[in-house]
Amino acid sequence: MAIREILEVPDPRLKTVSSPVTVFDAELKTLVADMFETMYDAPGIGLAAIQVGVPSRVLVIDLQPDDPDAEPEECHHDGHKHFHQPTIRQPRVFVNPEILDPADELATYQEGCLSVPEIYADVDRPATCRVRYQDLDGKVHEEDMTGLMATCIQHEMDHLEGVLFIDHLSRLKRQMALKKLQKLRQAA
Ligand code: GNR
Ligand code: NI
Repeated sequence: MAIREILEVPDPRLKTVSSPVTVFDAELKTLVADMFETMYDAPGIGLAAIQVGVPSRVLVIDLQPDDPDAEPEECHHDGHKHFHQPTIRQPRVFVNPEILDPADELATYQEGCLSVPEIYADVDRPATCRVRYQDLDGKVHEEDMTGLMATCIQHEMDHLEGVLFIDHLSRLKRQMALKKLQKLRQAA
């Protein structure tokens, strides 16, 4: 397993339309394992393969990486002692996902994106949807999504079409967000 580099705007690869997965092999399983490691390290609640430079229709999501009530656990690395919250992981993998019957009703969440770091903005999306997807063995599933899961999977599916959450903002708000990111980078 390995942490992979996350592409950031304005990397043109983020605009790629990703291709369907046709082979469910060990390489796909390695990609997914690396995507989880990269997402948990970031940390984020979702990641699309294109964000690590792989133009395949693969998403990982875990809405619950941390249990805030759990006792901290001691661990050692880099020659130092660290305390970490134990994690209750709910890793989900979606291969070749499709959105079915999105609700007319919209929900607004303040979204962020690992490819647009430190920028947050409200985005309206269908409040619920059904998703058809394949698992790592190619088996087809369907599932109804609500709440943050519905929002997150639509955010991730946008990445498969080369779309970022800032593309849902007005041109003025998008330009303000990108300027703010430039400024943050200059300060760093
Ligand atoms: O970590 C993330 N948080 C988030 C918050 C609200 C709506 C969507 C997301 S996804 C994001 C990680 C990411 O960039 N996935 O593509
Ligand atoms: Ni994102």
